[in-house]
Amino acid sequence: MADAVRTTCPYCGTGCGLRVRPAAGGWQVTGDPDHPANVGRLCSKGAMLGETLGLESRLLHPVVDGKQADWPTAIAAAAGRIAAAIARGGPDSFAFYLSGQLLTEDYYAANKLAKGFLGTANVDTNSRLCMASAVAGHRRAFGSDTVPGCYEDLELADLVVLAGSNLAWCHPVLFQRLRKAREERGTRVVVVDPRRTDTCDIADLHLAIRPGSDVALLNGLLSHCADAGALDGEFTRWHVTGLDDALRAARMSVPEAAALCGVEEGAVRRFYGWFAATPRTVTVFSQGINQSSAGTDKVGAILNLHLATGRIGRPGTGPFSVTGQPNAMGGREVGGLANQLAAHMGFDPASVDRVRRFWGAPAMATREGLKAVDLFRAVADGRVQALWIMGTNPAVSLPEADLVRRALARCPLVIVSDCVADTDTLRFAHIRLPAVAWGEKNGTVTNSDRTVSRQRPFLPPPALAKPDWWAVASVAKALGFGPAFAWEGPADIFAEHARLSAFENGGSRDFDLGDAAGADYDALAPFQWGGRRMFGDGRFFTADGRAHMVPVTYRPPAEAPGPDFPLRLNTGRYRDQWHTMTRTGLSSRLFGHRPEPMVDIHPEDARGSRLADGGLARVETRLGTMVARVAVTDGQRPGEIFVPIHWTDRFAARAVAGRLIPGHTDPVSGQPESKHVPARLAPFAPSWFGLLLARDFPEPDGAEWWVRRRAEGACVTELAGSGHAGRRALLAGLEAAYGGEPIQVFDPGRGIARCAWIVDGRLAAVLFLAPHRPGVASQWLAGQVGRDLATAEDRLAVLAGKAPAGRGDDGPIVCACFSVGVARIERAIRERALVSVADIGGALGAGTGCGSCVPELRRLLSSASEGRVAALG
Ligand SMILES: Nc1nc2c(c(=O)[nH]1)N[C@H]1C(S)=C(S)[C@@H](COP(=O)(O)OP(=O)(O)OC[C@H]3O[C@@H](n4cnc5c(=O)[nH]c(N)nc54)[C@H](O)[C@@H]3O)O[C@H]1N2
Ligand SMILES: Nc1nc2c(c(=O)[nH]1)N[C@H]1C(S)=C(S)[C@@H](COP(=O)(O)OP(=O)(O)OC[C@H]3O[C@@H](n4cnc5c(=O)[nH]c(N)nc54)[C@H](O)[C@@H]3O)O[C@H]1N2
Ligand code: SF4
Ligand SMILES: [Mo]
Repeated sequence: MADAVRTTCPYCGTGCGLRVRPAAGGWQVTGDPDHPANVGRLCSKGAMLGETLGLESRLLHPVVDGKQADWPTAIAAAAGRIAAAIARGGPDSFAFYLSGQLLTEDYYAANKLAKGFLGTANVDTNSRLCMASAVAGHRRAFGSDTVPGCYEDLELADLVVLAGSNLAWCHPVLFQRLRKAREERGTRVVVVDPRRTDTCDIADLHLAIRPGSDVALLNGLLSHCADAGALDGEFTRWHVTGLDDALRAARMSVPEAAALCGVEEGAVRRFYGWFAATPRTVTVFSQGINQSSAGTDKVGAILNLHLATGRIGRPGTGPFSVTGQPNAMGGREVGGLANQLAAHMGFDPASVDRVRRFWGAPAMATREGLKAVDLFRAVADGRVQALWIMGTNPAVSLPEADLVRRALARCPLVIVSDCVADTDTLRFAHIRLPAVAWGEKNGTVTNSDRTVSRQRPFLPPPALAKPDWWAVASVAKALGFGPAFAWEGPADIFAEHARLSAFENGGSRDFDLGDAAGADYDALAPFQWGGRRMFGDGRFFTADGRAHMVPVTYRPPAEAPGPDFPLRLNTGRYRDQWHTMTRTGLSSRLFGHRPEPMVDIHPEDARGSRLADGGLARVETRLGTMVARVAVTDGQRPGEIFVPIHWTDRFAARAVAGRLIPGHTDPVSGQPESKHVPARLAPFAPSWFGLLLARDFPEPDGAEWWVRRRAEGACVTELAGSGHAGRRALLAGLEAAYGGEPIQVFDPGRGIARCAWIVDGRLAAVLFLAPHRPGVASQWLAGQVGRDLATAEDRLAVLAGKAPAGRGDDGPIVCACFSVGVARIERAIRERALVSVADIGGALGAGTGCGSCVPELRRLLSSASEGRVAALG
């Protein structure tokens, strides 16, 4: 067998090591047993990477003003137009908008070009929507953007608090590690999240707090720790300043905290008691903390607790910001944020001068640039005239996404570097640059616990796709900065970055890769900069060497629900989709779990809004509307709803969550408040519904609403609309796409139509129309698309939408690794009397792959046993 290529997963900031080998007709991806992040484990997204390597959706050539071009033409156009914009409006009329999915080397190149050679610090990134509050909190408390601990601390802790983190879905391998540690040593787990997520599967206590109330909960906890004698006086005396002021600001009784958070006093007391009594505590936090107009203070409240109790820098302790993207950390290290310079330096005159000398920079930026939300507002009002977007999809993922789209539409120069050919953002690009994708990319990434790993290529770059650093360096050369961008490959860039981190450092800055500067890049094994744990010696990177506790007080979210918008809209992620679905949207198996956007809603609110489970609803805020399928669940608090962030205009009509979110930001970090928007719900009641299964995704002409997904064997579109004209337009469009009249069955009395297009004997498309959602065996039908329908019987079965006996549908996929659906699991539990996850694994394989579905399997087991108890009673 060929040697495996060792590389790193392109999804979440867990940063799992992978081994990739050629396998029958494709690539086999397995967890790398030698990588410290995952030690061989994988989650469903990592395991399915082999399914996402096709070239069908890729951008393979540069495109300039709508015309395919070669690289010299594209580079000359980009450089010439950037230079013209700067000549007209000065350096700050240019901006980069980058991404935590770029490699460190790509990021370094873009940052150097803008801040050292073009003279602007307008270099911001989607990390502004993601990690900015954690960065600001760390810098305020520690004097540096440092995550002090390592993953092993989750396994060594006796109490793990998961605050605003859905670890089970978003960092599944860390979740697996924590679950195992809990089974082995009884770790206590507390989840702080307004929703009951799958993460609560391992929780001893779930505090379903009112959205945005974290500071109240944590300040109450700090007060309690002070009263209970749980502060570490020795540590704070020598290593911390600001304790008294922070404590004064935090003063809050248990009943006050419980009332502000909207949870039972007893539960709050239990949490406080456990925390005060458990020296080995880790607090993991993520977007429930960061994405808030009080994000930096929420982070501050967490850091205050760990500093006051001395729970930092030692095994099994620490505040732990888990990063979202695979290289969010690398981006921070190179300084890819508008308020940082490079290598964890800021815009103080000494740092500006140091970096100027190191780069030999002719036009050093001397002050901070525009942060993401402000940057796009500056594009909208014409202050920024030339924008280069790389590795991110802001038309979808930024708040006020419609304003972002208007800004892009009026900007004189939009350059977009992406690996795929069509995204909501690319549609606004004057110049499109094809980037190499995972599997072809070559460079380094840094994960949540400061482990630097290599992403190595195992595929050649297709057609004209090139590395992002190469595109930046080529434009820099065309602008006349050749000598400073003369790298031959990513190894040269990494070495330069490592040297800069060590340049005039001498222990004054946390980030120092000096030892790696001369390393063998190709053979570079994963390593943690700063060592396993930082701050163990009580020395911090502030001017006085002490950590700073900052007084923080509770402030509610920027907007409160009122009579017009009585609900609170929360947004976030699904287990098997990644962001705007440009990669995960290629895998049919990853659509199995949640095939379309849903709005999760409490039963009381569903009744109040006249919404039924499985129906469609219109979700409205003062900025915009989306349509989603109603999922009634008591996992939501009454008055609060949740929608996913993944669907774009490419995958659905009216499902872009970003269009609903106002651009309120945290005053320190500039991070937008993406999770707390006043909203209302109304039924969406079209007069007809359709289900279309086809060999591709045709234009859904005539439909008012539609959503697409890939299934095993076919592309599936659900549609809906009102009136005859829409239905006629839909049929006309399909007739044009699939060549003429279908074989069809009409029942005008019941409003039902079924049409199948057979091309060369094979089923090209089949459409079901009805006044309700067509109830047909869609999984089985998907398997019929592309098949030879030789007999009249075959054709009739397809038009009937029914599988032959014994070949029924599995229902929504629970286990993505083995494609096991909910119906099959429920049947097996019932018929074979299965009682444990292990039983299900033995019978069906489900849950024995990556383990991401274990929480759901347990839920199915417990609802089956409730069913049995009810039947007995
Ligand atoms: N499957 C999957 N995994 C991913 C990603 C993905 O797209 N898909 N994206 C990656 C990225 S970039 C990121 S940043 C991470 C994000 O990882 P997470 O932060 O874990 O994910 P989210 O779903 O955004 O939000 C987490 C939780 O915050 C809760 N929350 C909302 N408001 C509050 C509040 O006021 N207080 C508290 N305590 N909680 C609140 C939400 O209910 C939600 O369950 O995931 C990474 N991993
Ligand atoms: N309402 C709401 N909005 C949110 C969030 C939320 O929780 N709620 N979460 C926010 C967070 S935390 C994040 S991180 C963002 C994510 O949002 P985005 O960054 O906009 O989402 P992605 O789909 O990851 O976009 C990445 C794009 O880069 C391309 N790409 C991937 N790799 C490369 C590469 O190496 N080079 C180039 N040139 N292109 C590449 C992909 O094809 C894709 O088009 O969304 C944010 N928006
Ligand atoms: S947990 Fe899953 S998505 Fe995250 S890095 Fe590991 S395999 Fe990739
Ligand atoms: Mo993120």
